[in-house]
Amino acid sequence: MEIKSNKARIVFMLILLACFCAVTITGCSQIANTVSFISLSKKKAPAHSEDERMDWFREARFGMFIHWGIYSVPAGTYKGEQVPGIGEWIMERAMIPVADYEQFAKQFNPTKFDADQWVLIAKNAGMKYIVITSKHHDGFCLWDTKFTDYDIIDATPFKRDILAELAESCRKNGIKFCLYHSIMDWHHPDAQAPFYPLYNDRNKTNPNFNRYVEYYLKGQLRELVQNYGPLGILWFDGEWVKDWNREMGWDMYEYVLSLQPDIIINNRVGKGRLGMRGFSKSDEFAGDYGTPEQEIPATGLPGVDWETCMTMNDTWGYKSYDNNWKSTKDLLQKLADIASKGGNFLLNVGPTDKGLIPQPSVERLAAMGEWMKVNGESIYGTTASPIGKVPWGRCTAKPGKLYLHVFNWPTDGKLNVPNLKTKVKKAYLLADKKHSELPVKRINENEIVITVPEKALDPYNTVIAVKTKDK
Ligand code: FHN
Repeated sequence: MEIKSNKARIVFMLILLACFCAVTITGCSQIANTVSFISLSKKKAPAHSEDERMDWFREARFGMFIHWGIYSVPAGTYKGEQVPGIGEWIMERAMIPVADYEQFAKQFNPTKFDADQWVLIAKNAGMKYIVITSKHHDGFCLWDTKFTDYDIIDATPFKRDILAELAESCRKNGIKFCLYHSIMDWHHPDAQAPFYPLYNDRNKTNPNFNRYVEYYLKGQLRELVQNYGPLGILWFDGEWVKDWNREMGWDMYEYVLSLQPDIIINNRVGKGRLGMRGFSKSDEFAGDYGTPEQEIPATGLPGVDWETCMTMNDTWGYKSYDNNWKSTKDLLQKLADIASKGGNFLLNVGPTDKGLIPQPSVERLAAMGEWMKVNGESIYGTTASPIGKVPWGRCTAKPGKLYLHVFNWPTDGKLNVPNLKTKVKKAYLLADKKHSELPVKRINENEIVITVPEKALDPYNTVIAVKTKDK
Protein backbone atom coordinates (compact mmCIF):
# COMPACT_ATOMS: atom_id res chain seq x y z
CA MET A 1 0.00 0.00 0.00
CA GLU A 2 1.61 3.31 -1.30
CA ILE A 3 1.86 6.19 1.41
CA LYS A 4 1.48 9.66 -0.39
CA SER A 5 2.49 12.52 2.03
CA ASN A 6 4.48 12.96 5.35
CA LYS A 7 1.21 13.79 7.22
CA ALA A 8 -0.33 10.53 5.99
CA ARG A 9 2.90 8.65 6.94
CA ILE A 10 2.65 10.04 10.51
CA VAL A 11 -1.04 9.14 10.81
CA PHE A 12 -0.25 5.64 9.53
CA MET A 13 2.60 5.26 12.09
CA LEU A 14 0.28 6.44 14.89
CA ILE A 15 -2.40 3.85 13.93
CA LEU A 16 0.28 1.20 13.81
CA LEU A 17 1.50 2.24 17.28
CA ALA A 18 -2.05 2.20 18.68
CA CYS A 19 -2.67 -1.33 17.36
CA PHE A 20 0.62 -2.48 18.81
CA CYS A 21 -0.32 -1.08 22.24
CA ALA A 22 -3.76 -2.69 22.10
CA VAL A 23 -2.27 -6.10 21.33
CA THR A 24 0.31 -5.88 24.10
CA ILE A 25 -2.31 -4.74 26.68
CA THR A 26 -4.66 -7.65 25.93
CA GLY A 27 -1.68 -9.93 25.76
CA CYS A 28 -0.61 -8.76 29.20
CA SER A 29 -4.09 -9.21 30.68
CA GLN A 30 -4.26 -12.77 29.33
CA ILE A 31 -0.84 -13.45 30.73
CA ALA A 32 -1.98 -11.70 33.93
CA ASN A 33 -4.98 -14.02 34.15
CA THR A 34 -2.92 -17.15 33.69
CA VAL A 35 -0.37 -15.81 36.09
CA SER A 36 -3.13 -15.01 38.61
CA PHE A 37 -4.57 -18.57 38.31
CA ILE A 38 -1.08 -20.06 38.59
CA SER A 39 -0.30 -17.80 41.56
CA LEU A 40 -3.72 -18.78 42.97
CA SER A 41 -2.70 -22.40 42.70
CA LYS A 42 0.20 -21.39 44.88
CA LYS A 43 -2.53 -19.97 47.34
CA LYS A 44 -1.81 -16.33 48.26
CA ALA A 45 -1.36 -16.04 52.05
CA PRO A 46 -4.79 -15.07 53.42
CA ALA A 47 -4.97 -12.34 56.09
CA HIS A 48 -5.51 -14.94 58.78
CA SER A 49 -3.25 -17.99 58.83
CA GLU A 50 -5.08 -21.24 58.27
CA ASP A 51 -4.27 -22.32 61.83
CA GLU A 52 -5.80 -19.16 63.26
CA ARG A 53 -8.91 -19.66 61.17
CA MET A 54 -9.19 -23.34 62.13
CA ASP A 55 -8.74 -22.84 65.85
CA TRP A 56 -12.46 -22.70 66.83
CA PHE A 57 -13.22 -25.56 64.42
CA ARG A 58 -10.64 -27.83 66.09
CA GLU A 59 -12.04 -26.90 69.50
CA ALA A 60 -15.69 -27.39 68.48
CA ARG A 61 -15.56 -30.97 67.15
CA PHE A 62 -19.39 -31.32 66.98
CA GLY A 63 -21.89 -29.43 64.80
CA MET A 64 -25.44 -29.56 63.40
CA PHE A 65 -26.08 -29.86 59.66
CA ILE A 66 -29.54 -28.64 58.57
CA HIS A 67 -30.96 -29.62 55.18
CA TRP A 68 -34.12 -27.57 54.75
CA GLY A 69 -36.01 -26.30 51.77
CA ILE A 70 -39.12 -26.69 49.66
CA TYR A 71 -38.26 -30.37 49.05
CA SER A 72 -39.69 -30.88 52.57
CA VAL A 73 -43.14 -30.23 51.05
CA PRO A 74 -43.28 -33.39 48.86
CA ALA A 75 -41.22 -35.08 51.64
CA GLY A 76 -40.20 -37.94 49.35
CA THR A 77 -43.53 -38.49 47.57
CA TYR A 78 -44.43 -37.16 44.08
CA LYS A 79 -47.77 -37.70 42.37
CA GLY A 80 -48.61 -40.30 45.03
CA GLU A 81 -45.42 -42.29 44.38
CA GLN A 82 -42.63 -42.68 46.94
CA VAL A 83 -39.44 -41.48 45.23
CA PRO A 84 -36.36 -43.53 46.18
CA GLY A 85 -33.17 -41.86 47.38
CA ILE A 86 -32.37 -38.83 49.48
CA GLY A 87 -35.31 -36.41 49.88
CA GLU A 88 -33.59 -33.22 48.76
CA TRP A 89 -32.96 -34.81 45.33
CA ILE A 90 -36.67 -35.40 44.51
CA MET A 91 -36.57 -32.80 41.68
CA GLU A 92 -33.81 -34.79 39.95
CA ARG A 93 -34.94 -38.28 40.94
CA ALA A 94 -38.53 -37.70 39.77
CA MET A 95 -37.38 -35.53 36.83
CA ILE A 96 -39.72 -32.72 37.85
CA PRO A 97 -39.76 -29.79 35.38
CA VAL A 98 -38.67 -26.47 36.91
CA ALA A 99 -42.14 -24.91 36.55
CA ASP A 100 -43.79 -27.84 38.39
CA TYR A 101 -41.17 -27.94 41.12
CA GLU A 102 -41.57 -24.19 41.74
CA GLN A 103 -45.15 -24.92 42.89
CA PHE A 104 -43.76 -26.44 46.09
CA ALA A 105 -42.56 -22.95 47.08
CA LYS A 106 -46.16 -21.78 47.07
CA GLN A 107 -46.95 -24.56 49.59
CA PHE A 108 -43.94 -23.89 51.82
CA ASN A 109 -45.29 -22.14 54.94
CA PRO A 110 -43.37 -23.38 58.04
CA THR A 111 -45.40 -21.49 60.64
CA LYS A 112 -43.98 -23.61 63.46
CA PHE A 113 -40.42 -22.53 62.64
CA ASP A 114 -38.71 -21.18 65.77
CA ALA A 115 -35.04 -20.32 65.33
CA ASP A 116 -34.33 -20.27 69.09
CA GLN A 117 -35.86 -23.73 69.48
CA TRP A 118 -33.57 -25.16 66.77
CA VAL A 119 -30.47 -23.43 68.09
CA LEU A 120 -31.16 -24.61 71.63
CA ILE A 121 -31.67 -28.19 70.42
CA ALA A 122 -28.19 -27.98 68.90
CA LYS A 123 -26.66 -26.20 71.88
CA ASN A 124 -28.14 -28.63 74.42
CA ALA A 125 -26.81 -31.52 72.35
CA GLY A 126 -23.33 -30.11 72.89
CA MET A 127 -22.99 -28.82 69.33
CA LYS A 128 -20.89 -25.67 68.79
CA TYR A 129 -21.83 -24.72 65.22
CA ILE A 130 -24.73 -24.96 62.78
CA VAL A 131 -24.43 -25.34 58.99
CA ILE A 132 -27.74 -24.71 57.19
CA THR A 133 -28.50 -25.04 53.48
CA SER A 134 -28.82 -21.44 52.20
CA LYS A 135 -29.36 -22.90 48.69
CA HIS A 136 -29.33 -26.59 47.79
CA HIS A 137 -29.12 -28.10 44.28
CA ASP A 138 -32.78 -27.19 43.54
CA GLY A 139 -31.74 -23.51 43.61
CA PHE A 140 -34.35 -22.36 46.15
CA CYS A 141 -32.97 -19.61 48.44
CA LEU A 142 -33.73 -19.56 52.17
CA TRP A 143 -32.98 -15.82 52.51
CA ASP A 144 -34.11 -12.53 51.06
CA THR A 145 -31.92 -12.29 47.97
CA LYS A 146 -32.07 -9.58 45.31
CA PHE A 147 -30.68 -11.92 42.65
CA THR A 148 -33.89 -13.94 42.19
CA ASP A 149 -37.56 -14.14 43.22
CA TYR A 150 -37.09 -17.86 43.82
CA ASP A 151 -36.63 -17.25 47.52
CA ILE A 152 -38.38 -17.46 50.88
CA ILE A 153 -39.67 -13.85 50.67
CA ASP A 154 -40.91 -13.64 47.06
CA ALA A 155 -41.94 -17.22 46.27
CA THR A 156 -43.58 -18.49 49.49
CA PRO A 157 -46.49 -17.43 51.74
CA PHE A 158 -44.09 -17.53 54.71
CA LYS A 159 -42.22 -14.28 53.85
CA ARG A 160 -39.86 -14.43 56.86
CA ASP A 161 -36.07 -14.40 56.36
CA ILE A 162 -35.13 -17.77 57.89
CA LEU A 163 -31.38 -17.21 57.68
CA ALA A 164 -31.66 -13.83 59.38
CA GLU A 165 -33.62 -15.31 62.29
CA LEU A 166 -31.22 -18.27 62.65
CA ALA A 167 -28.12 -16.06 62.40
CA GLU A 168 -29.49 -13.82 65.15
CA SER A 169 -30.35 -16.76 67.42
CA CYS A 170 -26.92 -18.35 66.87
CA ARG A 171 -25.19 -15.12 67.85
CA LYS A 172 -27.42 -14.81 70.92
CA ASN A 173 -26.59 -18.38 72.00
CA GLY A 174 -22.87 -18.41 71.19
CA ILE A 175 -23.25 -20.90 68.34
CA LYS A 176 -21.17 -20.40 65.16
CA PHE A 177 -23.49 -19.68 62.21
CA CYS A 178 -22.36 -21.37 58.99
CA LEU A 179 -23.86 -21.76 55.53
CA TYR A 180 -24.03 -24.61 53.03
CA HIS A 181 -24.20 -23.39 49.41
CA SER A 182 -24.57 -25.49 46.27
CA ILE A 183 -22.48 -24.70 43.19
CA MET A 184 -24.78 -26.95 41.16
CA ASP A 185 -28.13 -25.23 40.48
CA TRP A 186 -31.00 -27.08 38.77
CA HIS A 187 -33.10 -23.90 38.62
CA HIS A 188 -30.73 -21.35 37.08
CA PRO A 189 -30.74 -21.11 33.23
CA ASP A 190 -26.98 -20.47 33.14
CA ALA A 191 -26.31 -23.47 35.34
CA GLN A 192 -27.98 -26.92 35.19
CA ALA A 193 -31.66 -26.02 34.59
CA PRO A 194 -31.27 -26.61 30.82
CA PHE A 195 -30.07 -30.18 31.56
CA TYR A 196 -33.67 -31.24 32.37
CA PRO A 197 -34.67 -34.07 32.80
CA LEU A 198 -31.12 -35.16 33.73
CA TYR A 199 -30.25 -32.23 35.93
CA ASN A 200 -27.21 -34.06 37.30
CA ASP A 201 -25.77 -35.07 33.91
CA ARG A 202 -22.01 -34.90 34.53
CA ASN A 203 -21.19 -34.84 30.84
CA LYS A 204 -23.19 -31.76 30.02
CA THR A 205 -21.88 -28.18 30.12
CA ASN A 206 -23.59 -24.79 29.90
CA PRO A 207 -21.91 -22.13 27.71
CA ASN A 208 -23.20 -19.44 30.09
CA PHE A 209 -21.90 -21.08 33.24
CA ASN A 210 -19.19 -18.42 33.74
CA ARG A 211 -21.88 -15.78 33.78
CA TYR A 212 -23.73 -17.79 36.46
CA VAL A 213 -20.51 -17.94 38.53
CA GLU A 214 -19.35 -14.36 38.10
CA TYR A 215 -22.72 -12.68 38.46
CA TYR A 216 -25.16 -14.94 40.35
CA LEU A 217 -23.07 -17.30 42.50
CA LYS A 218 -20.53 -14.63 43.55
CA GLY A 219 -23.26 -12.03 43.92
CA GLN A 220 -25.29 -14.18 46.27
CA LEU A 221 -22.22 -15.23 48.27
CA ARG A 222 -21.34 -11.59 48.80
CA GLU A 223 -24.92 -11.02 50.00
CA LEU A 224 -24.74 -13.97 52.41
CA VAL A 225 -21.33 -13.15 53.88
CA GLN A 226 -22.02 -9.43 54.20
CA ASN A 227 -25.67 -9.55 55.33
CA TYR A 228 -25.68 -12.69 57.54
CA GLY A 229 -22.02 -12.93 58.55
CA PRO A 230 -19.54 -13.16 60.00
CA LEU A 231 -19.90 -16.82 59.06
CA GLY A 232 -17.95 -19.64 60.63
CA ILE A 233 -17.81 -21.86 57.54
CA LEU A 234 -18.88 -21.63 53.93
CA TRP A 235 -19.76 -25.24 53.14
CA PHE A 236 -19.72 -25.63 49.37
CA ASP A 237 -21.21 -28.66 47.59
CA GLY A 238 -22.17 -29.74 44.07
CA GLU A 239 -18.69 -29.02 42.69
CA TRP A 240 -18.77 -32.18 40.57
CA VAL A 241 -20.58 -30.40 37.71
CA LYS A 242 -18.49 -30.55 34.55
CA ASP A 243 -18.35 -26.77 34.17
CA TRP A 244 -16.56 -26.39 37.52
CA ASN A 245 -12.79 -26.73 37.58
CA ARG A 246 -9.73 -26.41 39.79
CA GLU A 247 -8.99 -22.82 38.86
CA MET A 248 -12.56 -21.75 39.53
CA GLY A 249 -12.18 -23.41 42.90
CA TRP A 250 -9.11 -21.32 43.75
CA ASP A 251 -10.71 -18.19 42.38
CA MET A 252 -13.82 -18.76 44.52
CA TYR A 253 -11.69 -19.59 47.56
CA GLU A 254 -9.81 -16.30 47.24
CA TYR A 255 -12.99 -14.43 46.49
CA VAL A 256 -14.75 -15.64 49.65
CA LEU A 257 -11.65 -14.97 51.77
CA SER A 258 -11.57 -11.46 50.36
CA LEU A 259 -15.15 -11.04 51.63
CA GLN A 260 -14.32 -12.39 55.10
CA PRO A 261 -10.63 -13.12 55.80
CA ASP A 262 -11.21 -15.38 58.82
CA ILE A 263 -13.88 -17.60 57.26
CA ILE A 264 -13.31 -21.36 56.86
CA ILE A 265 -14.07 -22.90 53.44
CA ASN A 266 -14.51 -26.64 53.00
CA ASN A 267 -12.73 -28.56 50.23
CA ARG A 268 -15.84 -28.84 48.08
CA VAL A 269 -14.95 -25.40 46.69
CA GLY A 270 -12.10 -27.19 44.92
CA LYS A 271 -12.18 -30.01 42.40
CA GLY A 272 -9.93 -32.45 44.24
CA ARG A 273 -12.33 -34.35 46.47
CA LEU A 274 -11.91 -38.12 46.37
CA GLY A 275 -15.64 -38.91 46.32
CA MET A 276 -17.38 -39.78 49.57
CA ARG A 277 -14.00 -40.45 51.18
CA GLY A 278 -13.96 -36.68 51.21
CA PHE A 279 -10.26 -35.82 51.39
CA SER A 280 -8.61 -33.82 48.58
CA LYS A 281 -6.09 -35.48 46.29
CA SER A 282 -3.46 -32.85 47.24
CA ASP A 283 -3.18 -29.27 48.40
CA GLU A 284 -3.09 -28.24 44.78
CA PHE A 285 -6.85 -28.03 45.28
CA ALA A 286 -8.62 -25.28 47.19
CA GLY A 287 -10.21 -25.81 50.59
CA ASP A 288 -9.33 -25.78 54.28
CA TYR A 289 -10.53 -29.23 55.30
CA GLY A 290 -11.72 -32.64 54.07
CA THR A 291 -15.39 -33.68 54.07
CA PRO A 292 -16.00 -37.45 54.31
CA GLU A 293 -19.71 -38.13 53.82
CA GLN A 294 -21.71 -40.85 55.53
CA GLU A 295 -18.44 -42.53 56.44
CA ILE A 296 -15.69 -42.32 59.06
CA PRO A 297 -12.12 -42.74 57.79
CA ALA A 298 -10.20 -45.73 59.16
CA THR A 299 -7.62 -43.31 60.44
CA GLY A 300 -7.38 -39.53 60.39
CA LEU A 301 -4.57 -37.85 58.43
CA PRO A 302 -1.98 -36.16 60.67
CA GLY A 303 -2.07 -32.40 60.07
CA VAL A 304 -5.21 -32.58 57.92
CA ASP A 305 -8.46 -31.12 59.27
CA TRP A 306 -11.59 -33.04 58.38
CA GLU A 307 -15.26 -33.37 59.26
CA THR A 308 -17.56 -36.30 58.70
CA CYS A 309 -21.10 -35.28 57.76
CA MET A 310 -23.79 -37.86 58.41
CA THR A 311 -27.56 -38.36 58.42
CA MET A 312 -29.46 -39.61 61.48
CA ASN A 313 -31.67 -41.73 59.17
CA ASP A 314 -31.11 -42.29 55.40
CA THR A 315 -31.92 -38.83 54.06
CA TRP A 316 -30.60 -35.26 54.45
CA GLY A 317 -33.82 -33.50 53.50
CA TYR A 318 -37.05 -34.54 55.25
CA LYS A 319 -38.86 -37.67 53.99
CA SER A 320 -42.10 -38.45 55.82
CA TYR A 321 -41.56 -42.22 55.71
CA ASP A 322 -37.84 -42.58 56.41
CA ASN A 323 -37.68 -43.95 59.94
CA ASN A 324 -34.38 -45.80 59.72
CA TRP A 325 -32.95 -43.85 62.65
CA LYS A 326 -29.48 -44.55 64.04
CA SER A 327 -29.47 -45.29 67.77
CA THR A 328 -28.15 -42.84 70.36
CA LYS A 329 -25.50 -45.44 71.25
CA ASP A 330 -24.35 -45.59 67.63
CA LEU A 331 -24.24 -41.79 67.30
CA LEU A 332 -22.33 -41.28 70.58
CA GLN A 333 -19.79 -43.95 69.69
CA LYS A 334 -19.38 -42.42 66.23
CA LEU A 335 -18.69 -39.04 67.84
CA ALA A 336 -15.92 -40.59 70.00
CA ASP A 337 -14.60 -42.57 67.02
CA ILE A 338 -14.36 -39.42 64.87
CA ALA A 339 -12.73 -37.34 67.64
CA SER A 340 -10.26 -40.19 68.31
CA LYS A 341 -9.07 -39.72 64.73
CA GLY A 342 -8.82 -35.93 64.98
CA GLY A 343 -12.04 -35.11 63.10
CA ASN A 344 -15.29 -33.18 63.53
CA PHE A 345 -18.78 -34.65 63.45
CA LEU A 346 -21.43 -32.71 61.49
CA LEU A 347 -24.69 -34.47 62.30
CA ASN A 348 -27.72 -33.73 60.14
CA VAL A 349 -31.36 -32.91 60.78
CA GLY A 350 -34.02 -32.56 58.06
CA PRO A 351 -36.88 -30.39 59.33
CA THR A 352 -40.46 -30.78 58.10
CA ASP A 353 -42.28 -28.25 55.93
CA LYS A 354 -44.04 -27.08 59.09
CA GLY A 355 -40.66 -26.01 60.52
CA LEU A 356 -40.19 -28.81 63.06
CA ILE A 357 -37.12 -30.99 63.59
CA PRO A 358 -38.39 -34.60 63.56
CA GLN A 359 -38.97 -35.93 67.09
CA PRO A 360 -36.61 -38.95 66.75
CA SER A 361 -33.80 -36.45 65.97
CA VAL A 362 -34.77 -34.22 68.91
CA GLU A 363 -34.74 -37.19 71.32
CA ARG A 364 -31.37 -38.51 70.14
CA LEU A 365 -29.76 -35.05 70.27
CA ALA A 366 -31.08 -34.51 73.80
CA ALA A 367 -29.62 -37.87 74.88
CA MET A 368 -26.27 -36.99 73.27
CA GLY A 369 -26.42 -33.70 75.18
CA GLU A 370 -26.80 -35.52 78.50
CA TRP A 371 -23.60 -37.44 77.73
CA MET A 372 -21.78 -34.32 76.54
CA LYS A 373 -22.72 -32.43 79.70
CA VAL A 374 -20.67 -34.98 81.71
CA ASN A 375 -18.01 -35.96 79.17
CA GLY A 376 -17.66 -32.97 76.81
CA GLU A 377 -14.09 -32.43 78.05
CA SER A 378 -13.10 -35.69 76.36
CA ILE A 379 -14.30 -34.40 72.96
CA TYR A 380 -13.89 -30.60 72.74
CA GLY A 381 -10.40 -29.46 71.74
CA THR A 382 -9.00 -32.98 71.80
CA THR A 383 -6.60 -34.49 69.29
CA ALA A 384 -6.28 -37.96 67.80
CA SER A 385 -5.38 -41.01 69.89
CA PRO A 386 -1.61 -41.21 70.54
CA ILE A 387 -1.98 -44.91 71.45
CA GLY A 388 -3.66 -45.95 68.20
CA LYS A 389 -6.62 -48.32 68.15
CA VAL A 390 -7.75 -50.02 71.39
CA PRO A 391 -9.98 -53.10 71.58
CA TRP A 392 -12.50 -51.79 74.11
CA GLY A 393 -13.30 -48.37 72.54
CA ARG A 394 -11.47 -45.21 71.49
CA CYS A 395 -8.98 -42.70 72.89
CA THR A 396 -8.71 -38.92 72.58
CA ALA A 397 -5.99 -36.68 73.98
CA LYS A 398 -4.99 -33.30 75.29
CA PRO A 399 -1.50 -32.24 76.46
CA GLY A 400 -0.72 -34.36 79.56
CA LYS A 401 -4.04 -36.18 79.46
CA LEU A 402 -5.67 -39.13 77.75
CA TYR A 403 -9.39 -39.88 77.59
CA LEU A 404 -10.21 -43.56 77.36
CA HIS A 405 -13.68 -43.97 75.81
CA VAL A 406 -14.75 -47.43 76.99
CA PHE A 407 -17.56 -48.89 74.89
CA ASN A 408 -17.11 -52.49 76.07
CA TRP A 409 -16.62 -52.51 79.85
CA PRO A 410 -14.21 -55.22 81.08
CA THR A 411 -16.15 -57.97 82.86
CA ASP A 412 -13.09 -58.73 85.02
CA GLY A 413 -12.70 -55.12 86.19
CA LYS A 414 -9.28 -54.89 84.52
CA LEU A 415 -8.82 -52.45 81.63
CA ASN A 416 -5.62 -53.05 79.64
CA VAL A 417 -4.23 -49.92 77.98
CA PRO A 418 -1.65 -50.74 75.26
CA ASN A 419 0.99 -48.52 73.57
CA LEU A 420 1.27 -46.27 76.64
CA LYS A 421 4.92 -45.60 77.48
CA THR A 422 4.49 -42.28 79.28
CA LYS A 423 4.38 -42.28 83.07
CA VAL A 424 0.85 -42.22 84.54
CA LYS A 425 0.17 -39.68 87.29
CA LYS A 426 -3.45 -40.56 87.98
CA ALA A 427 -6.49 -42.26 86.44
CA TYR A 428 -10.10 -41.51 87.34
CA LEU A 429 -13.65 -41.76 85.98
CA LEU A 430 -14.46 -38.50 84.19
CA ALA A 431 -18.05 -38.60 85.47
CA ASP A 432 -16.81 -38.86 89.07
CA LYS A 433 -16.71 -35.25 90.28
CA LYS A 434 -14.32 -36.21 93.13
CA HIS A 435 -11.93 -37.74 90.57
CA SER A 436 -11.29 -40.61 93.02
CA GLU A 437 -8.10 -42.40 91.96
CA LEU A 438 -8.33 -45.74 90.13
CA PRO A 439 -5.51 -48.25 90.81
CA VAL A 440 -3.00 -48.35 87.93
CA LYS A 441 -0.33 -51.06 87.44
CA ARG A 442 2.32 -51.01 84.66
CA ILE A 443 2.74 -54.54 83.34
CA ASN A 444 5.51 -53.64 80.88
CA GLU A 445 7.12 -50.55 79.38
CA ASN A 446 4.34 -50.49 76.80
CA GLU A 447 1.18 -51.35 78.75
CA ILE A 448 -0.71 -50.54 81.96
CA VAL A 449 -3.78 -52.08 83.62
CA ILE A 450 -6.40 -49.93 85.33
CA THR A 451 -8.65 -51.52 87.92
CA VAL A 452 -12.17 -50.26 87.25
CA PRO A 453 -15.51 -50.58 89.06
CA GLU A 454 -17.62 -53.63 88.23
CA LYS A 455 -20.29 -51.68 86.36
CA ALA A 456 -19.83 -49.08 83.64
CA LEU A 457 -21.18 -45.65 84.55
CA ASP A 458 -22.58 -45.15 81.03
CA PRO A 459 -23.98 -48.00 78.90
CA TYR A 460 -22.63 -46.52 75.65
CA ASN A 461 -19.36 -44.86 76.54
CA THR A 462 -17.75 -44.50 79.97
CA VAL A 463 -14.72 -42.20 79.93
CA ILE A 464 -11.63 -42.72 82.08
CA ALA A 465 -9.24 -39.77 82.29
CA VAL A 466 -5.53 -40.60 82.59
CA LYS A 467 -3.15 -37.85 83.63
CA THR A 468 0.33 -38.53 82.23
CA LYS A 469 3.61 -36.90 82.85
CA ASP A 470 6.45 -37.00 80.39
CA LYS A 471 9.72 -38.41 81.69
O1 FHN B 1 -25.94 -34.07 46.84
C1 FHN B 1 -25.63 -33.67 48.12
C2 FHN B 1 -26.61 -34.20 49.11
O2 FHN B 1 -27.89 -33.78 48.75
C3 FHN B 1 -26.26 -33.70 50.49
O3 FHN B 1 -26.32 -32.30 50.52
C4 FHN B 1 -24.84 -34.14 50.82
C5 FHN B 1 -24.43 -33.58 52.18
O4 FHN B 1 -23.07 -33.58 52.30
N1 FHN B 1 -23.90 -33.70 49.81
C6 FHN B 1 -24.20 -34.07 48.44
C7 FHN B 1 -23.88 -35.48 48.13
O5 FHN B 1 -22.50 -35.65 48.23
